[in-house]
Amino acid sequence: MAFDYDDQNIFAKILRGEIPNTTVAETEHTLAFADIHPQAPVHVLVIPKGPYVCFDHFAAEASDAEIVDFHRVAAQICARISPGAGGAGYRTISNAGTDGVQDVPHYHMHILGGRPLGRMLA
Ligand code: IU
Repeated sequence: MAFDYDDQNIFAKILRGEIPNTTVAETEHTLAFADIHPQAPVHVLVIPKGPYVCFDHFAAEASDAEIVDFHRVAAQICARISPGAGGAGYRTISNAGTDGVQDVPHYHMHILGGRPLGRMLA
């Protein structure tokens, strides 16, 4: 597997503190922050702090600790609006590459909620 990580991407700059963000949660391995162009009342991006381009890169090369930490952080955010907590639910999305229309080449999970999101696949 060959991924070429661009350390000048916007999320790398956010992680280095060069660009501000609205942090929702932060741990040793993971940062969650508000999307600057929210598509729903809840629109949070969860990113690993390591240099991974997309989901399969992260899942293949990150440590178990990074992978567990990432998903625990994401789940804690989802849990706030989860059906399991009496909420109306949410959607998680991860875009990859050109067909996936990934704009920022640092792996991120979108968490969307706070309104009916409609069917994703028409
Ligand atoms: P995508 O999955 O790579 O297409 O999503 C990138 C997201 O990053 C998109 O929703 C943007 O609004 C968001 N974003 C951001 O939150 N802060 C930024 O400085 C930039 C993009 I550039």
